[in-house]
Amino acid sequence: MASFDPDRISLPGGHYIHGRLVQETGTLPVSRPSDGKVYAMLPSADAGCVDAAVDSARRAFGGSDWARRPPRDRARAMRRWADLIEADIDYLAALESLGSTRPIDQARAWDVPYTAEGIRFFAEFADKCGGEVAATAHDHLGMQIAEPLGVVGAIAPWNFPLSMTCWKVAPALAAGNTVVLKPSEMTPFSAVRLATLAVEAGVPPGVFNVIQGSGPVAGEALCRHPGVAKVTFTGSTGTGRAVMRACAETGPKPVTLELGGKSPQLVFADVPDLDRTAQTLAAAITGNAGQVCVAGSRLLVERPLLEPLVERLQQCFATLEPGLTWHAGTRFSPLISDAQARRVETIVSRAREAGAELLTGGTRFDTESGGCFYRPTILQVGASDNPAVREEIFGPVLTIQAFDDEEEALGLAEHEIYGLAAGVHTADLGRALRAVRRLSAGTVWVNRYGRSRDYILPTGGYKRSGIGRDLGRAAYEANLHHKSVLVDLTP
Ligand code: TXE
Repeated sequence: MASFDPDRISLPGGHYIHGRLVQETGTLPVSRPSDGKVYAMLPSADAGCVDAAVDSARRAFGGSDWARRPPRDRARAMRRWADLIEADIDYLAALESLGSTRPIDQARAWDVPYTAEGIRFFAEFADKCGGEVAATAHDHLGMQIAEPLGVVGAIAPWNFPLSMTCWKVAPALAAGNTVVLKPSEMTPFSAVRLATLAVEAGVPPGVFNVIQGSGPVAGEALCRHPGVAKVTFTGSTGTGRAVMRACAETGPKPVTLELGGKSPQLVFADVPDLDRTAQTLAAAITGNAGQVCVAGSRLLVERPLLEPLVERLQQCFATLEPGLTWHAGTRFSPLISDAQARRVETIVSRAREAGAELLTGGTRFDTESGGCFYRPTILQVGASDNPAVREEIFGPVLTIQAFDDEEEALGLAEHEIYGLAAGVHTADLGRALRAVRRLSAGTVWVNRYGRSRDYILPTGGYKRSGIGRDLGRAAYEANLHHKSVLVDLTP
């Protein structure tokens, strides 16, 4: 399927609890970012609904065989689930791109297959990480047995609804936990479809539940629920703080937090192919219209490259035209909402008042569609305390600062608040590895930028960009606790 008609997609509305869709009258309007049209009214889970979902997950944890079945059987159900997701690509990709910022081509080429394969990746851990035997005295046997935590509360953002659901839910389920997920109220539907397919694949009802609603009501109630053993969250640093507070006050219970970023890209004058580097840098800030936690939003350039690089970036940006997410061929995404567009505009205008020079962009595209499309923008900035350098913008806005040597570049790269990712572009291996050592970032990409399908590499933040890791073995192990056992073997 290529383009599709957004008015003809049926919505799996409501919550999904214990293997059943729960339809309720909706009060939260849900809009399509491409044209701003309200296309659904979403129910908002109150305390009773959150109770019902957590109770379903608790019953499934204790009463179904999910946590106790042979781990290869758990993995097999997850692999079947991944197969069903791939077979459902027409519907799932349309559902994803209808209400989010993900163009249909990208939803088909990336989000859906990435989600299915991510589920398979985590399923493979199920029978491989059971604990370990400890080095105790010879007349004793010591073990650490890995056990699931119970009910995991998961809260996902709107920028990549399917993949973020996968990051949160797949490791929790593979480890034998059950889950209550709250997707973003702005992109609520594809997660419900995923949960429905899980049950079709043989995952017992109640193992994966979805509740809908606003963050401060439904999300907060989920974090505070005494039946929730752990919370995993992706979103803004401010909301991450609220999640942690709620978990501390009602637990404490463990949290995994993947939060904001302001990731630097260091470009040295020895890069062998400036055209290619420029394309990488442009994609790193315009992909999903910059609404990516690891967006490469701070460009640090060795001074002789400043002009030629800006020129090439402008050429790349000029090829991007706004498009409806349901049209095949759309490459440039809308911003998620008018509120997000106003946030971008406000930071850009404060940045200019503080001395940033606008080199390109700086306004919305003039479109008929009713969606909010912001032009790819470059701000040349002198001082690092400029708002566009300090604050996460979450739009296609790149700041650019020139440096004269490696030491200055590394100094500029250091951010007061964030440390999610960084990029280094150079032909000098020694310099690249020196930078890798010095950069405060959970991920460093060298001579490339952005995610691959290497699920084995964990992702997460230094500083206030987060606590714990998604992806990799680390994400799986964060869904287990270990019981120490010591057996006296003396006759
Ligand atoms: O995020 P929130 P918003 C950043 C980005 C963006 C800004 C605001 O800078 O401009 O955050 O976006 C739920 N208790 N990122 O307001 O609030 C909420 O319902 C529990 C970075 O959308 O962090 C949603 O499901 N949950 C980011 C989720 O938290 C609460 C991705 C994320 O919402 C809650 C998205 C509460 N009190 C935005 N309040 C990334 N790191 O990728 C809200 N939520």
